[in-house]
Amino acid sequence: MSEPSAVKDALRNQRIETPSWGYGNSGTRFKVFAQPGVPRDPYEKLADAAQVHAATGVAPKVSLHIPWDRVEDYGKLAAHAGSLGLELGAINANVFQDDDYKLGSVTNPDPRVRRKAVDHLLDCVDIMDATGSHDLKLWFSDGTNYPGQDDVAARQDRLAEALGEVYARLGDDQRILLEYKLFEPAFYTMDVPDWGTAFAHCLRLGPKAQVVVDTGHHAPGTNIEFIVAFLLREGKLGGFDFNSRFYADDDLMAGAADPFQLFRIMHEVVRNGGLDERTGVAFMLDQCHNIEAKIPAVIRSVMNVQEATAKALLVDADALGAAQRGGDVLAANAVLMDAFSTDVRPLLAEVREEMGLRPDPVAAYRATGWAEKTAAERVGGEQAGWGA
Ligand code: AOS
Ligand code: ZN
Ligand code: ZN
Repeated sequence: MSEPSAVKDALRNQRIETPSWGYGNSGTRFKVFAQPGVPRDPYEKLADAAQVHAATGVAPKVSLHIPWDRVEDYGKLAAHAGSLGLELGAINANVFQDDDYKLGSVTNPDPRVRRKAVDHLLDCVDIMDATGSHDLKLWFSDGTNYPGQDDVAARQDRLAEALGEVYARLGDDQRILLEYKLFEPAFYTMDVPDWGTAFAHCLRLGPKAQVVVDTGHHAPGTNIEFIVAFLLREGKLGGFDFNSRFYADDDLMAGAADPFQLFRIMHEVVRNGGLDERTGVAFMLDQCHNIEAKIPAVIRSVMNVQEATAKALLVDADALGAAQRGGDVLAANAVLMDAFSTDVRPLLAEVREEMGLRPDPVAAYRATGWAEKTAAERVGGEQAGWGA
């Protein structure tokens, strides 16, 4: 176990990035339930994100999604973020919503569509230059629905070519974060279905390309923490899209469905140096809040990630090492379970009070009256993008 002060320092220093689309209306293909007071533009999304940061003290970064967060002047948006004590985080490209992308974006058999998609990705790097963002997060909906629909290997060639062109455009302090997803929207093959595919492309691209693990993008039963340990060991874990899933890509609050899995993931992060800022692991949320109030849901998610992190930090590394070296399976497992079973809420409350925050972030947020104020002032809030 680390020294208590080291545990607290690590908790104070961890940064959790929240997604702009988590603040907008969202839903499924069946229904979007509009909520009162949701943001009407990216500026208001940042104002909501600032509430999350004010309550938790660890969420100063906000991921943008282009074109959902399109504005005239990205420098101005970044300056506005700065004035709220925030900074703009990953730029998420969107090459999945145009009719042109029915058969794929960067892997489309039509070179015109591929050109259009790559141009969008290059535009996103221009936006990063303007916002000071370091991460270009790429998720491709590309894939096929039927055996024989397209040449699977040729699609990998097209993907590699597109990624290579974007990689060549990156500045020194910019990187590609490549996300994988098992299925959906394509049902037969996805062009980046798993970490192995993402890893192989990133390896070929070079040091400025890393893999993003979205916790909702695996087959049921996948050992995600193994993937995390492996990628960290290879220097290829760029970050997380945290969310919870019961069935597929449910995008529910991180830590809600399976807090034990989140703990196991954070244990591998802690054990393999992933909390060290220099490793560059981005702890991002990728969630939609369809039926619950959005800002408190984001706050709760941040807290859940913090709780999993705190428990991982409490693992007695010496005892674990001794049990592992001695081949004592039960003792080793007990060390992990002891940490997982610890109630870390008092510790986190203390950390927050030492940061000058209220111990309960949800209560702190409710006390601001922000929800009532925005419900009265904002009329006609935005849809996040999904199901739009
Ligand atoms: C899609 O399933 C992915 O999780 C992406 O990260 C996506 O771009 C994100 O959900 C934004 O909507
Ligand atoms: Zn994601
Ligand atoms: Zn997803």
